Amino acid sequence: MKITGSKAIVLSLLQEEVDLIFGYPGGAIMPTYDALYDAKDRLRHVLVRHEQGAVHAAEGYARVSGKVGVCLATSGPGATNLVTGIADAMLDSVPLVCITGQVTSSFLGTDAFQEIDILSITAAITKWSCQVTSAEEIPSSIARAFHIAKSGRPGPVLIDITKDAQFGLLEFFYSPCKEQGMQVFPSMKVNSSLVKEAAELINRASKPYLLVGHGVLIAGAEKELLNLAEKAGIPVACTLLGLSAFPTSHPLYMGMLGMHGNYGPNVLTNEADVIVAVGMRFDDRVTGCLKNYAKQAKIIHIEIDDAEINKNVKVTVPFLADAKQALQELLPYIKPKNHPLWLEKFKQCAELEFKEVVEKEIHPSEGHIKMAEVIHSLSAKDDGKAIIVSDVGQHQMVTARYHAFAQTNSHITSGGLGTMGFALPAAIGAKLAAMNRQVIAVIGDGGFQMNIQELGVISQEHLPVKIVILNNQYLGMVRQWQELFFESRYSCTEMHNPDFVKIDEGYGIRARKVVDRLHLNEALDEMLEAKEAYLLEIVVEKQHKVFPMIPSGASVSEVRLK
Ligand SMILES: Cc1cc2nc3c(=O)[nH]c(=O)nc-3n(C[C@H](O)[C@H](O)[C@H](O)COP(=O)(O)OP(=O)(O)OC[C@H]3O[C@@H](n4cnc5c(N)ncnc54)[C@H](O)[C@@H]3O)c2cc1C
Ligand SMILES: Cc1ncc(C[n+]2csc(CCOP(=O)(O)OP(=O)(O)O)c2C)c(N)n1
Ligand SMILES: [Mg+2]
Repeated sequence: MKITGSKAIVLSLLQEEVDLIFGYPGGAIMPTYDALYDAKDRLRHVLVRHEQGAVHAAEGYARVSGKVGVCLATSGPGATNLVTGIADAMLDSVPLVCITGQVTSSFLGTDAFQEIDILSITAAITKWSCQVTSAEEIPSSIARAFHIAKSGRPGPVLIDITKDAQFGLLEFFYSPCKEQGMQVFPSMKVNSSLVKEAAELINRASKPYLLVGHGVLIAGAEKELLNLAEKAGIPVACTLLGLSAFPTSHPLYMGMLGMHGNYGPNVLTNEADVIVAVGMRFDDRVTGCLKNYAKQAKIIHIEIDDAEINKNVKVTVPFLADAKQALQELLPYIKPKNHPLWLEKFKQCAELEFKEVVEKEIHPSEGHIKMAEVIHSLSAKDDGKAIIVSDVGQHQMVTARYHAFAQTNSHITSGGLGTMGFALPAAIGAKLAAMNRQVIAVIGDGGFQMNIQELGVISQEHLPVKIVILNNQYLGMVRQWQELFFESRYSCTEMHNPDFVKIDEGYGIRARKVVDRLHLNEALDEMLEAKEAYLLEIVVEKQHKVFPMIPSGASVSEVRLK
C-alpha cells in the first residue's frame, strides 16, 4: 500500500526511534504537520515560539540524552530562523537533523512565495544537507541524515523537502544507513603502534598532564579517562565544554583551562613534559597565543576528526580514534605511577588563586551580591548534581568556574559560537531529556531577552525548568573588555531592563526578585524546592570583572589574577 511522503517522514523518524521533535509550522511544511496529527501519541512535538528556539532546544536535548536532536520548520523565514542554531550545533559538534519544508519543485528557482535557497545558506554550517523533490527519496534521505549526524564527529544535517514530495505517494520501506568510507567517518581501528608510542611517553613523563574536552562526553569515555588519570597519577583539566567529564571533587581534578579558566591549569601547561589531549580541539580560548603554547611538551592528541589534528598545535602522537576506544586500548600499557611534586605545583597555584580571587568572590563581606557567591551557594545546595545550562557572558564564565559538577554531562553551554539566547531553549531540551533531574538555566539580563519568548513553551508544556537571571544591567562581558581594553568607554552596553518578574508572571510562571544578600539563600532554596517552573532574578554587582583572564593574544603563562 502506498503512503504519502509526509507520512513517510513521520514513519522514518519513528524508525530512528525519535519520540520528540521541536518545531514551528508554516505553509511548505503543513503536509508533514498534518501527518504528525495522527502520530501524536508516539511522536511528541514541542511548539517553540521562534525557530531558533527549536534548534537550541534540540541541542540541549541531544547533549543531555546522547541522541540526535530533531527540529522542523517551514521554508523561507522558518528556515532562515534556524541558521544561528545550526551554526551553534556545528561549532559544538552536536548531532541534529533539521527538516525544512520547501516550495513545490516546479516553483524552485522562481522566487516563489517563501522560497529561499536554504541549502546554499547552510552549506558551510552543516555536516551534510540535501534537497528532496520526490516522495520515494524520503526514507533513504532521512536514514542517511541520521547516520551522518551521529557518526564520527557529530554535527547538524539539513533535509529540505519540497511540498510536492510531502504530498507524493511511495511504497514505504526503511533501511537504516550503514554507509562507510565518506570523509566524515574516519576508520575506527586504533593503530597499535600509536598506542605503544603514546603509552611509552606517558610512562616516561615526570610532568604529565591530561587536557579533557567535549569529545570525552560525546564518546562516553568518562570511566576510561578516570582509569587513565588514576593509574598514571596524571592531573586533569577540562575545557569549557569538557566540564563535568571528570568529577570536580577528585584530587586529580585541577580546574578549567583557557581565557577564564583556573590559574594553575593555564600556567602549568607551559611546564608539562607530556600533554595528553583527549577530545578537545585546542580552541584559541584555550591556547591563548599559539607561538608560546606548550612548546616544551610532547603532545598526544586523541581526536576523532582528522582535520583537528595538527590544525592549531603541532602534536607528537597524532591519535586519530574514538576517545573511548583509544583510552581502552591505551590503559593496559600504562604503568602505575604518582607525581607528588608535580601535583604540589598545582596545589600551590590553586592556593594563590583562592587567596587572590576566589575567596573575595564567594564570601564577599559587603556590597552587592556577586555572581560567584550565587553559583557557589547553588552548587553547594544540591551537591553539584543539577544540570546547568548557561548562556553567554560573564555569568557563563562564573558558572563554569564556581559550579562543582558532580555528575557527567551536566554542563550545557554554547562554546564555539557563543550564542546569546542559547540557554533558555536549551534548558527546555535538557529538561525533556532528563525529567528526573534538576535543570537550572543561568542567564544574563542581555541573553535572556534574546529568546525570552520561549517562556511560552515552559508554560504550555508545564516544564519545571528553573531559571536564574544574573542581572547586572549590563552586557557585562563586553563592559569588562571596554573597561580593560577601551579605557572604560562604556559604549552601548548599559541595559534598561523590563520588569522580568512581571513578564514571567504574564506567562504564568512563578517568579521572584532578590536584591540583597539577606534573602539570597532562602530564595535559592525556594527555587530549588519548587515543583514547578521558577524564575529567580538576582540583581548583582555591575562593575564585576571575571578573573583570572588571559588577555586576548597573550600566552597561557601570562594569565592575570587581576
Ligand atoms: C565568552 C566565552 C568565553 C570562553 N572562554 C573559554 C575558556 O576560558 N576556556 C575554554 O576552554 N573555553 C572557553 N570558551 C569556549 C571555546 O570557545 C570552545 O568552545 C571550547 O574551548 C571548546 O572545547 P572543546 O574543544 O572541548 O569542545 P568542542 O569544540 O566541542 O570540540 C570537541 C572535539 O572533540 C572531538 N570529538 C568528538 N567526538 C569525539 C570522540 N568520540 N572521540 C574523540 N574525539 C571526539 C571533536 O572532533 C572536536 O575536535 C569560551 C566561550 C565563550 C562564548
Ligand atoms: C547573539 C550574540 N550577540 C552578541 C554577542 C556578543 N556578546 C558576548 S557576551 C555579551 C554580553 C552578554 O550580556 P548578558 O547576557 O547580560 O551577560 P553578562 O555578561 O552581563 O553576564 C555580548 C553582547 C554574542 N555572544 N551573541
Ligand atoms: Mg548582564
